[in-house]
Amino acid sequence: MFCYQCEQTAKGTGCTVKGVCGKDSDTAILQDVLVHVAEGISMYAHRAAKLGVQDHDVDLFVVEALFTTVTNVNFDPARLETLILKGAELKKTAKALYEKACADAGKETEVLSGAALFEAKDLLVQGVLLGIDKRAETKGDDITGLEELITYGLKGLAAYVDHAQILGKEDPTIYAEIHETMDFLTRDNDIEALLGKALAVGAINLKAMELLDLANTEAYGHPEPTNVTIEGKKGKAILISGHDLKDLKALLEQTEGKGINIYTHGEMLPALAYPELKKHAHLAGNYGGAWQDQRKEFDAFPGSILMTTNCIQKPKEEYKARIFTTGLVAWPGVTHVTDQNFGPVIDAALAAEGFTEDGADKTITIGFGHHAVLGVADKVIEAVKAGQIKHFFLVGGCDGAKSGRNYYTDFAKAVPKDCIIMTLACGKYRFNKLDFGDIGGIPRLLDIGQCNDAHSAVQIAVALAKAFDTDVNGLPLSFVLSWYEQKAVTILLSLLHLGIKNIRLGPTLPAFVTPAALGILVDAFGIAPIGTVEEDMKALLGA
Ligand code: SF4
Ligand code: SF3
Repeated sequence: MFCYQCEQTAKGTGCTVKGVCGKDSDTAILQDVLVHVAEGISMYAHRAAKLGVQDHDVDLFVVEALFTTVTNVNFDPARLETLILKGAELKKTAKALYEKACADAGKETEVLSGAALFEAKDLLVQGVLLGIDKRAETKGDDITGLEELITYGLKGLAAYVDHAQILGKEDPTIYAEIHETMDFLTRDNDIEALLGKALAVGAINLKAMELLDLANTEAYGHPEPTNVTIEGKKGKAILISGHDLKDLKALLEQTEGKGINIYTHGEMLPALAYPELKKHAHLAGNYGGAWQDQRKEFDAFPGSILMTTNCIQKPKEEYKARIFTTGLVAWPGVTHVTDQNFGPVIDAALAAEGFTEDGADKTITIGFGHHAVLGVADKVIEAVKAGQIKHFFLVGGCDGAKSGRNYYTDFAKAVPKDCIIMTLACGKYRFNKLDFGDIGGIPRLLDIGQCNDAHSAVQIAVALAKAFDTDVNGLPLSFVLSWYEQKAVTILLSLLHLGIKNIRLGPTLPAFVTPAALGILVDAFGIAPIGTVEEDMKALLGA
């Protein structure tokens, strides 16, 4: 195996024997095969789409295949094998679709090669040959790294596209653009073309995040500023983690009147601010912090746990029988529930002890999406004009286990009192329980939501830029981001596509971005690794 798609990668260069994330070699190899199968499907689907024909099963398969291979989603080789076989069938569908579209249009079919002709047989042997390391031997590290940058961008945006379609929101052009990008990756491209395509992936992701925002807000209303408790309440309990709001809604409905409190964990925290979700009185609050603390926190949680998306870690034996996966998440030996039949999760919660007493009365405030913030835009603009707010910092992204991530806590603490901190994604847990106070009634810490709510951050930034008759780079606004997995990659590509400059990125730079590619990004966008809090703060406030 060779994998360097996340920040945790071994020695900062690549996992080769086993993933630091817990992914074993077979799983890693099968994930490479799955992406290759999806590429083959996209080669046909792209050509069919150009002739105006798409197939929903084909489109969705490619999206789910990509999402499945995001870090900390699927660790189960058996499920991956099933998906690969399904993909082999869908490639036949995509091929037939393309051939019929050609016949209908009176065109010759192109003779395709490579991934289009791949036949899944001896998967583990085939997969080794498809490894990134093997490709790098012929194409070199710069080209391979940029190809992977594009693939990871696609993986990240596929997650958002999938969440949106689960809520009934789809855009066929996004599917077609994904196929087109996958097809692009099957060819030999130079550095310039690859970088251009990476930014184009950022553009697709902007559409995907917008679609998901629409899906979430149409289904559950606009998030509103909400005080949420971060301690347990006496009684039976279920903890729900991941990003899928529809799973949460179904769980709330299925537990109504059963005397079970539901707690959010990790990236599910923002759900507590959506009117249609928080109206359920037994949606009790948030428990715990970011994903990398789950082994300790799940062990201590006195109920059952449901993982709806990433990030899952190897479950401890102590709670393996009361943790469940659903959707695309999987861990061998962990019960996987399908079709939102959460009966086993509920039974496990009823069988567990639950909280024996009420916890302390501690709350945090969340729910500052674009609707809430732009609702008080006049107040914010006035405060900026009056000099009460000097600067905005977007400090957020993915969290992780590296000790260097204390930087983000220290940075947030060091932000001057006349500045606002906006945050999103699970990186917020580094500082979201600290009291930052307010500026004339505007909280100094604005929790915008999940990682996909980067869409909201962009909306807010664009609206502020308009109010001050400038562009986003002309605002007193700095981006200090943390990355871990491929959704952070796609968001970064979106910000670069928007031309946002001087982003600080940490805790380390991606292993797949080689010095040559980094040099180009630095020249074009001024992107820089995080340094010390003092130096970065000085530079960003002076900029
Ligand atoms: Fe290693 Fe990250 Fe890949 Fe897991 S996802 S194998 S930790 S690079
Ligand atoms: Fe966190 Fe996994 Fe990325 Fe939506 S839960 S952000 S790391």
